[in-house]
Amino acid sequence: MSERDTICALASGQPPAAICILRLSGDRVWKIAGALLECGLPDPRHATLTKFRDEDGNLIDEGLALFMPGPHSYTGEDTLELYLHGGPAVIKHSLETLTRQPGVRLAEPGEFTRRAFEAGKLDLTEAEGVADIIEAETEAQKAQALRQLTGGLTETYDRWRAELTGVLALIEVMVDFPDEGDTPEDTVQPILHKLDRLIAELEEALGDRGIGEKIRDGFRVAIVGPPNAGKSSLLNRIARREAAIVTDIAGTTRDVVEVRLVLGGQVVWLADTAGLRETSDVVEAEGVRRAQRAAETADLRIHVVDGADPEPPAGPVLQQDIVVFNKVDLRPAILAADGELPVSVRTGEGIDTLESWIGSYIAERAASVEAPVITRARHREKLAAGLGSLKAARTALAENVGAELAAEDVRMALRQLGAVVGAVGVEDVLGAVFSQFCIGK
Ligand SMILES: Nc1nc2c(ncn2[C@@H]2O[C@H](COP(=O)(O)OP(=O)(O)O)[C@@H](O)[C@H]2O)c(=O)[nH]1
Ligand SMILES: [Mg+2]
Repeated sequence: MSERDTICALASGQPPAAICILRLSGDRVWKIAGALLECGLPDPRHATLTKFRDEDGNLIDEGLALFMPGPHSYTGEDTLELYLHGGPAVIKHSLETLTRQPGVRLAEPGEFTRRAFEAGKLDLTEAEGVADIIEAETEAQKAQALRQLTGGLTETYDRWRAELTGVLALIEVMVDFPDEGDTPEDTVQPILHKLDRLIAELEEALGDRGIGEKIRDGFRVAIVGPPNAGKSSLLNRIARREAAIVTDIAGTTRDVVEVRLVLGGQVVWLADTAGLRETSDVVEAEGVRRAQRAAETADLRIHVVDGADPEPPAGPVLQQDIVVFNKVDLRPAILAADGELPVSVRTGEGIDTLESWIGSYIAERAASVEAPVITRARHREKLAAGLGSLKAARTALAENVGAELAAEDVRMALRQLGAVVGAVGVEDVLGAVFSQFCIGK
């Protein structure tokens, strides 16, 4: 599979559709256009109505062709887009014809964007933004992806890297010309000052409570409480489907059942959990362990109290964010304690209020960090490593252990920040990032 293959793919969604878009990129685009389009190679950037035929002259379809010569194209290569009727037969005939041409093959997932990255049109965070905007379901995800694909993260990482390069130059001067007149304090202090500022900025970025990742991947809400309180029923009610098994037998739920919803404008994973109680059943005990873990990692916990139980079990206490007093169809809501939201999962009473409480809570959390710099675990990992290296550099300088060591640490930090934007080409990172794309992008 050589880099110089010309690649083609369906860039639009699944057929049938009014129109489909086929995309080609590579050196052979002009040859293919010449051979298969009645108009030949279209004028650059002019939509041209033309007939598209296979190599035997059979008509495939009639549609628009758009030629974007490299380097002024998405991939930086010659690119051709064909707008045809979006039926399965048209698409099949087109792709079979194109891939029969010598040097042409189907694109791999994300390969157009990977070529754009390799041509220097995008850095890695911008490429990730492209993948994210295609997947975006909420307005918040779209806004975050758009900010990223238009260089919102690039700007920050480039600034950090430029400042670090400056710091490195200062340290290297110390290494090359030690003790030339200035006292160590004169030279070291300004460097420490710059390092401290950078360390503070990285710490602030890392202290974002994962909001960028949560906007992208979803916030976690766990329903917890004693057996039979109505947790599974509540999940089903909010999900508007029978996702979890409901019975009047305590200990029915043994695993964490999750449903994906949009609440408060954010993607939310709502998890039903096994009722927390002492049990000798090994499966249920594992369920309880998982329930506890889900509750610990959740952004919000909905604690369900069984309103029908005159003496709700004390049970293991968890941090409770929202407490609902369920089954008010059986018992008067007045019995709910202060701060408990009276609901009846059976009749639906109070459920709208609960949903809006969850929505507001999540919306507020999402808005608590403006423009997060980290939107994926990958960024967090590299940034944390970069911060570690900067701290090591600071210690080496402050304790006068050696400027060479400090310089090496700063170089390490530069590599770690560079990996986020893909400036240091780590092949496995690229493979992992682009394989998550859809084909045709
Ligand atoms: N009357 C009444 N029964 C409910 C209500 N919510 C749940 N139940 C019943 O309580 C029992 C236990 O419900 P389930 O959702 O399995 O509880 P879980 O063990 O907490 O998951 C089932 O028989 C439900 O039908 C409610 O609001 N009112
Ligand atoms: Mg249950």
